[in-house]
Amino acid sequence: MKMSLRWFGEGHDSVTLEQIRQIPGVGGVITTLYDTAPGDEWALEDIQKMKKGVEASGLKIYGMESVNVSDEIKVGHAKRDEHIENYIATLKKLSDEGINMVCYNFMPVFDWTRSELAKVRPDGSTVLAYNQEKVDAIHPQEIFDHIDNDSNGFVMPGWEPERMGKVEELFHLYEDTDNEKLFQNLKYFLEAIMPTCEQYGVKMAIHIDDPVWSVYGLPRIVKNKMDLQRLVTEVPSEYNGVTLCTGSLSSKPDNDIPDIIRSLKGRIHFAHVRNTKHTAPGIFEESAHLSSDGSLDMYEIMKAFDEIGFDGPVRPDHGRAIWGEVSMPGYGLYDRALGSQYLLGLIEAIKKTK
Ligand code: DNO
Repeated sequence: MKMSLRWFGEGHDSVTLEQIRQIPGVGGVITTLYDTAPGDEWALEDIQKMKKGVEASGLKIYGMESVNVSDEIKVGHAKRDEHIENYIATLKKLSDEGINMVCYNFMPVFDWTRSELAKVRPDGSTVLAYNQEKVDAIHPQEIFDHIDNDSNGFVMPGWEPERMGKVEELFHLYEDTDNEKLFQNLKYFLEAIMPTCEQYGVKMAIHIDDPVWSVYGLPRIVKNKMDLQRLVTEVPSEYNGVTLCTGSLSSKPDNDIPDIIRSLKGRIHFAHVRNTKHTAPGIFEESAHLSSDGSLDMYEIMKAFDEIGFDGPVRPDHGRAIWGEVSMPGYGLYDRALGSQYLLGLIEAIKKTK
């Protein structure tokens, strides 16, 4: 496994590449080009500039998170083929620059959803949290406003201001799209890009829905073992793979994460590893990575990754805000650095006790 940290790029992140470089065992970053709209083709010069900056600090780009898929592709709009052509052109350029893993999601309207970005835990740290009752009690537009107000001045991925202005329009766009239609649109997209992925060696890694149930009645198709098996079976190319996000899967405790990992041997191309603490169905908060701080057994999870021979990039996912750090919620340096060391410790112990 290649340990990495997510980095949003110069001007979009409170954490610097120099800081990341000093975390033992972290050899690369997962990044993106923030100023590109889903559906547009990425400019080669921008990719090269990003790559040059990262490599100058002694790190590598292990993958892109995300190359976002447009709503037009997700709903099967008349413009989808044009957007898919642009997506393919972007994949080719990334591969030419040696970037061969792309994370994306197929969630409608919202990317991940949380009701709070700074819930205070008993130790005084703050974390992202979800409470279904709170979400049900507010209009989707208010969630956008909430996230905008509480994000410490950073633009949260998936909650870009240009989307905030058109919540009603976006909901309207998805009116006729149910789970099956969304799945067929995902399949159409994947079948269109797979020949390029195979030719250029680009591994696609779909992110798990977060949380893994329908929010505001919108369709959801990447929620559990059954959905994942259908996805990898119906588009069997090994380049059609998964971002195994333990935190997202854990939003529903009946998702047996080690079992899901084992069932996806060869098809996990990227791992997001974090822990969550459950209080009741539909209510959870993010915790420190350590097993005893949350509800997941991180040892069993890392063991499952090891067993299937997963050797792709892994990143400690969201961290708590600790030690007075002010950053994009979930993406400070301190707790993610702690998380990376804990996960590397588990990996070393698992390998040495085999
Ligand atoms: C949240 C992230 C997601 C993820 C996208 C992938 O922190 O895990 O925003 O990057 O869903 O497209």
